[in-house]
Amino acid sequence: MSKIRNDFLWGASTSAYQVEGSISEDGKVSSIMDDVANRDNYSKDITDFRDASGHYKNWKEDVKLFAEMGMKSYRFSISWPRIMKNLKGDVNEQGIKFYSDLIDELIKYKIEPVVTIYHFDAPNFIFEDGKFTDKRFIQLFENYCKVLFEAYGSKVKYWLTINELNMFAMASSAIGILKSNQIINRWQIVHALNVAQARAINLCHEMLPNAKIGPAPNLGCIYTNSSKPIDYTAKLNMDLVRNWVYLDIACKGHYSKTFLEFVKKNNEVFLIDPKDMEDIKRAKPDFIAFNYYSSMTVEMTNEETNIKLAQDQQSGHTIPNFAAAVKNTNLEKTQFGWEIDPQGFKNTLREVYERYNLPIMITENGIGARDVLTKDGKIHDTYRIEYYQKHISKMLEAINEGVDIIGYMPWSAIDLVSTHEGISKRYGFIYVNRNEFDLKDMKRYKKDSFYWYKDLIATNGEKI
Ligand code: BGP
Repeated sequence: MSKIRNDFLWGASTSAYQVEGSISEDGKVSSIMDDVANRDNYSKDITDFRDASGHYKNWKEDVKLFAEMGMKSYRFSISWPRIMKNLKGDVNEQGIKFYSDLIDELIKYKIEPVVTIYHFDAPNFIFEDGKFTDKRFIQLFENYCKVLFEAYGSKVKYWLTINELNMFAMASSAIGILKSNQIINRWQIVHALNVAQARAINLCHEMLPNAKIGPAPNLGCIYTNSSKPIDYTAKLNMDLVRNWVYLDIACKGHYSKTFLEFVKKNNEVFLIDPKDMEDIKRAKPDFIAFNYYSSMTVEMTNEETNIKLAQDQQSGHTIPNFAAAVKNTNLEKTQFGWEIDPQGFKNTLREVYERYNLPIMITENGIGARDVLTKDGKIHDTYRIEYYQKHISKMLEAINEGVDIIGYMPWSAIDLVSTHEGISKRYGFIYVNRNEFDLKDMKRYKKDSFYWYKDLIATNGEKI
């Protein structure tokens, strides 16, 4: 007998800038993701986010398909630059209306909206007058949260603060917020984001006593490449900066001493205003949401080596004398080179639950693949079904072993543009008929995984 809850939130995920398109419509201001094609590290062979999946125009039809699949929850992000117009804090009513209509439509179909407040697409105006400061970023973010809580607080119960806050440190070049040369270093930004997150949690609890809010990092358990004791030290190092620092601050309200020493040793700027720590201590998340794609395997390196923090999905940065990510020869890989590790999913669920003892919501998990649309309009994505079968089975095992999981919202509900690998890296249950530079007719097709997931949801995970 499965111990899964009857009200388990089976669903799926997207993010605004990756799915919506229409980047200049209805008063939306520009975001740091809009000019991604101009970045040195963005390939010229792939699309940018200008048109994405056309969801801004097609949202009603898309939600209808989500309902047909039986989704009980939909995790999406609100585009900060659609809502806030400028540094003065003017609000774009058309942006407010778009998400209000979307939320109403979801509720009409009994789909629980799970809202990410900020998913990588910061508005460019935060850099506009050349005075980007951490303090001002925090203030602007808090103002934006207030606008959202006022506008949608009566309809939205589940809020996620900042998508993958830890990736701002691990993969900052792909995310873009560190592009401004006024930003001194990544850990200072991570601290600003931690404070911003704490303010969002506190404000949410003050304004919306019935709502629930949590952080949404990207987590993955870490293995050692050998049984050498020194490799275990490398694991502890990597665990610290890859996984735990962010959740320790969010859930326990402090930075661990080992992290503070690590920052000092690397001569990184890390200035903490004691007042900020008061906000952080007061903020108590109601649950932990996390995105899981893969585990990581590490080994220690010698004194002289400069090590790449090779997060497998996005390019990393170097930290000397610390830990290095290496290939795990026990694991298969996706077409895009990401290691597939369902057991690692269970390991991560166990670790997070045992460490923090809060309900868990999975807000991303999935496989990027070059799906093929057949002449008769089908997509036979058996590899995706297999991927989900394995991961969901492990999640159900974790539930039966006592881990409190309240929802599973894999990536992604519908095809969308990858953070840095274009539209050809497809994740959806629903196919969008376009390719990198030809928008074709943007027609939606249900993949084989759509029907499979529909059955799984209808049986609350029985028919896997
Ligand atoms: C996560 C992000 C998503 C999504 C996903 C897949 O890190 O939260 O925005 O894109 O990864 O990654 P990618 O698009 O790089 O394949």
